[in-house]
Amino acid sequence: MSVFNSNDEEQAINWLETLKEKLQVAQGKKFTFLLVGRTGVGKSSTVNSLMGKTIAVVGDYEPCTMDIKKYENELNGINFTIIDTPGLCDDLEEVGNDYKYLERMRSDVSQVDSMWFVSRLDETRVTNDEKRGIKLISEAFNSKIWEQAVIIFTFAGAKNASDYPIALDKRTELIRKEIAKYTGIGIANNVPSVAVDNKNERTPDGEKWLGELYTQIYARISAKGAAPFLMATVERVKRPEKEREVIIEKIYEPAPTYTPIELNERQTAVVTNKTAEVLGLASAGASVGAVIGSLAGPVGSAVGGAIGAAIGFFGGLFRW
Ligand SMILES: Nc1nc2c(ncn2[C@@H]2O[C@H](COP(=O)(O)OP(=O)(O)OP(=O)(O)O)[C@@H](O)[C@H]2O)c(=O)[nH]1
Ligand SMILES: [Mg+2]
Repeated sequence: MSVFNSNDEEQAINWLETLKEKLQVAQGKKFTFLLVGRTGVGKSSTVNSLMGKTIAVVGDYEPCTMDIKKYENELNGINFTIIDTPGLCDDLEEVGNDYKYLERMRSDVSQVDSMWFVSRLDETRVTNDEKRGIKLISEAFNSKIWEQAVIIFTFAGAKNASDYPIALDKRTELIRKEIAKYTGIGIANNVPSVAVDNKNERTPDGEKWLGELYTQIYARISAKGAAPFLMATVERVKRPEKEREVIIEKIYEPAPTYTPIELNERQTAVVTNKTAEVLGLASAGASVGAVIGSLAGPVGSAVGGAIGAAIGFFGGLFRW
């Protein structure tokens, strides 16, 4: 460690100490996902893919009434809640209960950090039930909830490589148009979309989709939910190979049963900027940044747990 200028080293240690304190505060917080979409579109499967394990989102309910289901979960010491909305986007016999549903939604759901509007990519239009779901969500909450939203298209593998980009654009446009009825086009056109296939590692364009799903969700998650979400998942996140430092690789090599979340350069930049923003981290100059980069691994491993992993990951981004 003596190879560094001692003043740089002191600043780096302070920076990492601040990061640790902010993460400790965030560890006591939780985050909430709200799932919206028709029965069988792959909501539960997508949660499992993102979180890397089977998460409680499967109930024995019959989708014959509109309901709100809350599932409490824990990952890496972080508590989080998945709120499922069975029936909300389904064409049910028994309609007309929208008012009661809205009331329940408003009283039962106090916080949403990330909202997922899930639809199959191989459908061609926005169905009436989806339209109703979009309307009810917009009415139950402030239309600002769409600022935390991501449109997730599942079953991407059902499209062939040439139809895929057109389908993705077209379906995104149609859903945004529907959202815009309640939010105006400003908010609606900013809702990102991402295509996934829970039975395939890659989308038809040949890209691995998990890193993009992670990045979009993280980019949109509320400021309050971001750090807990990062800590719950960071052990699976991998930056581009050539940037990784040997020391971090050794300490944080995830267990082989994990599906890694591989980020490319652009996705890494999005994750870095969002983290700096939500944690209010000051940017460090190049020489201090270099020390942060090399100390993050050892400091993170000394701290251990979800906080240590987040320090190792995030501190390790400062290497230039
Ligand atoms: N090929 C393919 N199958 C999928 C995909 N996502 C989910 N499935 C399958 O579709 C079925 C329904 O998936 P779920 O994840 O249970 O869907 P859901 O939206 O949670 O359904 P409900 O909770 O019943 O409303 C399961 O058999 C999944 O294995 C996908 O992206 N591609
Ligand atoms: Mg489900």
